[in-house]
Amino acid sequence: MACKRGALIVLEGVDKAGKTTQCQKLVQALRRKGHPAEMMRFPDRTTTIGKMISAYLENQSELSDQTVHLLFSANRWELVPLIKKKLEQGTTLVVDRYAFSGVAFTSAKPGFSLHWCKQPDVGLPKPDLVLFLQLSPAEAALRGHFGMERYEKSSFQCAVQQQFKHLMEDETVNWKVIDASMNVEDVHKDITEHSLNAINIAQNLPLGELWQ
Ligand code: Z5A
Repeated sequence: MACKRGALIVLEGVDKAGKTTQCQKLVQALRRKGHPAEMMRFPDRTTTIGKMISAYLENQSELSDQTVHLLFSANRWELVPLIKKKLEQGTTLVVDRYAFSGVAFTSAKPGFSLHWCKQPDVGLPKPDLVLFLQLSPAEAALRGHFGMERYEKSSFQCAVQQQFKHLMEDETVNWKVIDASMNVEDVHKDITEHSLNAINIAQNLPLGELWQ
């Protein structure tokens, strides 16, 4: 008997919303409940493309906005064969940022439309669930100072938040907004509930293609 496929679950949100914390907790909780699960993150800084992105984010290199946008997308495409293989094997993937971050961050820069920014990611494996961790810039600031990376400035993060709002108007994507201002355990409970539901539904459906 063919095994049921795993679900593709993405966590998105602005800086310090708690994405990494929640991805790790979700993977552990799913495994405890008997669901094979693994975490992935974008950018994946371990690949050759990921290293170029990392140098750019750390202000160690300069790239045009168009170039870095395409590199972020290429970094996802290079992992598509692995993503598909894991899902087919029945492993649920919990992904820390995906194409939505790609579009929100570039389209927050002057002169970039949502439409242009989406094109390189059209056709990527479509997430079964996108959890958007909602946190205001003021609440994020209470979680500590921004780091030294290129996009870690509150005015830019506000512009990014605005672009995420536009992306969430797209009803072809299964968005769930999570109140990320709650304590870690309450956020986790909410996320786990939505994820278990998505795993149940996804196992009987073919994997979709994003923005097709
Ligand atoms: N980027 C892009 O431009 N294009 C793309 O296509 C992609 C990304 C994929 C690097 O991302 C940058 O790349 C990012 C977007 C851009 N730039 N920015 N900004 P990254 O993934 O390497 O790093 P990050 O996403 O910036 O991490 P983060 O946002 O700073 O953190 P987080 O994962 O959302 O949060 P966290 O690490 O889990 O928690 C942050 C702190 O808050 C930590 O001290 C926790 O203990 C605390 N925390 C977490 N949850 C809570 C709750 N519930 N209450 C209180 N405190 C909490």
